[in-house]
Amino acid sequence: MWMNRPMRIRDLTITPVAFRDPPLLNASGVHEPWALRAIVEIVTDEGVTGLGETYGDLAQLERLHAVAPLLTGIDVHAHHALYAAVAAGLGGDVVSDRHGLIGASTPRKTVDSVFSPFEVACLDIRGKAAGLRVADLLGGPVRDAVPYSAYLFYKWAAHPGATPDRFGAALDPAGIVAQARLFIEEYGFGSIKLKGGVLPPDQEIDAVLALHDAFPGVPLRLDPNAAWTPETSVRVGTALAGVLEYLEDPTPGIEGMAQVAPQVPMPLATNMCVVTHEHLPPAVAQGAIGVLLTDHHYWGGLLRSSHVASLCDTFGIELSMHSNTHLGISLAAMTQLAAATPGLTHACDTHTPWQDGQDVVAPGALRFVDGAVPLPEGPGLGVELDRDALARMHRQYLDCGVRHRDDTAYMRTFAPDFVPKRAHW
Ligand code: GKR
Ligand code: MG
Repeated sequence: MWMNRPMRIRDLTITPVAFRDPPLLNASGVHEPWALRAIVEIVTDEGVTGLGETYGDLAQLERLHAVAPLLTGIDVHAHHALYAAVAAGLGGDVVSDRHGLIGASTPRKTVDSVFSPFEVACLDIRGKAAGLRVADLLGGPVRDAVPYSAYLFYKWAAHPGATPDRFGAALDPAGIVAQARLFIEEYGFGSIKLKGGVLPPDQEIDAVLALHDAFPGVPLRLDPNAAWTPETSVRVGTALAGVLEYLEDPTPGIEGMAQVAPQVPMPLATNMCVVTHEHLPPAVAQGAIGVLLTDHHYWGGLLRSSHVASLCDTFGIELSMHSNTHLGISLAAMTQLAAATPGLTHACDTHTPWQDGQDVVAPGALRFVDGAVPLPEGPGLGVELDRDALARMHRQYLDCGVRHRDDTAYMRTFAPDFVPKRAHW
């Protein structure tokens, strides 16, 4: 006999955490010494717990707290009811970040970003209750392990005044190649992404060519976070013909990308000009992108990201995956989603190596084998909280004083004239 067995949300906990981040340079400035995340825990009426992870900026925390009480009592299977409750709770609010690296903020993107960690936690619960992995709930894995790329950054040897970190400085092609070598030795990555938009474009071309020489046949990407004009983008794309797998967000906006796309030999990719549903129709109509970097943190969680993947398939857009600084709950969620997304044929981005072992999840469930993360063994996301680590990182949050990610303001404490380089070159 059929029986509806709801599992209702009883408790929600939101814990902001802070952890050490190296001085990674980008077009907006430089990473601060502390990165922020928020850890979401949901407990059902039957005592099953689920985990989610999202941005830890104050504006995001306020929105999470505003909607959390509205979710109590909702069945964890009721995806649409949960989404509607979050949307109603936000009432058209728009949350903008202060670094501009993930594109424009819109009311829908705000709802999707706030909904995401709750949805992931509900899927974690549903998987645990059914004895299934989240990837099984998303259609089943099409790969057992998810390949990630080595994510290289220009960086200083240390935060000013601090002890040098173990990664060293990388401010020229030799430093970038050394960084790639370290990450490939430690993680086995089979593709490489360089975060650009930091040095004049010719120096970044030289760094990519040095990577090409040092790692023949390894797919390479360059991402200047829209720091170049369309003309410069065409020049760089032409200089790197046959070298780049894709060129990511060379220039701002759908129109700019559409201007560049037919003039360069490689596909253009984005996590900046197509970041919410209303951007897809004009991007498709104008032929602006060949690859979309999805990100469940702002595309509305895992199920909605799967739907976006189907849309991309329909319109012939290839898929990769975007990453901001994150911890293991997000890595588990990204891995479950990527494992169950057939069209995701490019290695995903991850900042994980930069966290150098700091995590809120208990060790063992997540590991890299030949640059890929095998799907964790257990049900749900397959990871458990390390409560001591969570308490320690929450204490760090309380003590560190950082409340928003602001790469530009931090850079200006050392270089007062610094201007974010959005179409600067
Ligand atoms: O963390 O500096 C960074 C990255 O630049 C990140 O924030 C970007 O959003 O990696 C991202 C990207 O691919 O644009
Ligand atoms: Mg990018």
